[in-house]
Amino acid sequence: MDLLSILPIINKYLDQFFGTQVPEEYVSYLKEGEEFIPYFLGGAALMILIMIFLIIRVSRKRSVHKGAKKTPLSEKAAEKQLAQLEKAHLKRQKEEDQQRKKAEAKKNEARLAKLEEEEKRLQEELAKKEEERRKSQILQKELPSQEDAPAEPVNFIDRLKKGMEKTRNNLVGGISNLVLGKKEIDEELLDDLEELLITADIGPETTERILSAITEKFKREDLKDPGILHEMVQTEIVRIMGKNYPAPTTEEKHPLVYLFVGVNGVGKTTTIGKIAAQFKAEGKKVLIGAGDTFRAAAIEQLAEWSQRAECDIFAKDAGSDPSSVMYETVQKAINENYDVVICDTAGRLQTKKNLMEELKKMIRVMGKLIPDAPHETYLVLDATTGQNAIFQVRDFREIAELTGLIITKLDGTAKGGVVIGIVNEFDIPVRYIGVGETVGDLRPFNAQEFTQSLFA
Ligand SMILES: Nc1nc2c(ncn2[C@@H]2O[C@H](COP(=O)(O)OP(=O)(O)OP(=O)(O)O)[C@@H](O)[C@H]2O)c(=O)[nH]1
Ligand SMILES: [Mg+2]
Repeated sequence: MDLLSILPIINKYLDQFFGTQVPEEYVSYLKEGEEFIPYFLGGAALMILIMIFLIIRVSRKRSVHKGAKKTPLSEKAAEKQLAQLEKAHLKRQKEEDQQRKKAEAKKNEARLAKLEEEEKRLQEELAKKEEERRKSQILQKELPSQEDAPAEPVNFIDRLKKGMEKTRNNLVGGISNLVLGKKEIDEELLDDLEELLITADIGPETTERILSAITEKFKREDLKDPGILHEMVQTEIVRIMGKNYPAPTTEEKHPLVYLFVGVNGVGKTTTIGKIAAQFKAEGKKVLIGAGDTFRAAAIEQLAEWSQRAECDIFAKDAGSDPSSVMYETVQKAINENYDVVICDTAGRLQTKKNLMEELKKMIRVMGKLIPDAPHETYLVLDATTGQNAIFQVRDFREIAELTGLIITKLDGTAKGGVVIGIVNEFDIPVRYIGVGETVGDLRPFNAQEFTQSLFA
């Protein structure tokens, strides 16, 4: 082998890997043709070259295997590759996010379904209890005789105050106890107030509203005196209850059609009798529609009230279709120029689907004669029922456009706080309140009067 001929190659590799070259003296020897350099030196150099070559091959293969770049990338290519990697990473992350969200949504759905089921069960239980309570009362109680009414004019406010006694003791008495010995308003006092409002049947949503109004006022005006807590709670309650909702008049709607709905025994028929008497006293021509065709006694009860109020009644036999009674009542009112039509309906559990559907039909047939009738649909609520009243509003509101509430039995062991919660949550006005069984025991609702009965 001629070493001189491969000398440039040897030099190239020696330079690349060791930064050196074959020493000049050896090169000179070779050039001068001196043959004493043993042939094995050339062979060894060749072997070294082959080994270097093999090492490079193996190490490159390994790098390729590890996914490293074969050759150093240009800046642009590196950026592109990085962008691709980032894109792939983002995509994977997005997919993982989506999967997690899906799993969470599924979990939430299941939780919601469970809660709804629980609420339904609770509602049914409450409705059942209400029904039992009602049944345990004397079902066909004799109508209260108006002669039994006190000779003195009924002191409405006193009755209301008496009825609200329990709520007042809880609420007003409770606030007094809270502030007793306290020097200033702090977090703890506000926490206690929250608990108190909830136990006074005001409901969580309304409690929250009252509390945040108070907290804000304290922060803004830097008030510290616990003594004005009463006044502030009262102001908020007046604000909730005092919202003005104009009611239609007989000048605007003629005849003005009222529909009364509600569960069994809340006082629909009694209240219709009282309102009819009041309209009559104002000189209006009043017609009552006996839409409760379930019980003969219900028709008789209403007939007696119509006599008492000296107004007319339209009734059919027990068992007739209530929608046809509604239709014919409104028809008669139009034909005979009545000012006011008040329609009674049978009490129905809000959980009974078919009865609720029947109510929808009654409303529909009235609308065939007067498109916007009934002009006022009142849900009658018994103030002694407490939180169940909230469920009743929620369910009846789904089938009828409720324009007002009538709260009866505010003279008994009333849970008046619930009225505040309902008005705030549903934004429906209270139109009348009842504090007894006689004509004079019903009055148009007055927010000031109501809150005074709570705080005075
Ligand atoms: N203490 C008190 N009792 C009332 C009041 N309003 C109604 N009642 C009594 O509650 C009972 C039921 O009244 P109704 O008018 O028959 O009730 P309803 O909603 O028509 O009942 P159903 O027709 O069975 O659905 C009667 O004994 C009424 O005298 C009230 O404001 N205070
Ligand atoms: Mg009735």
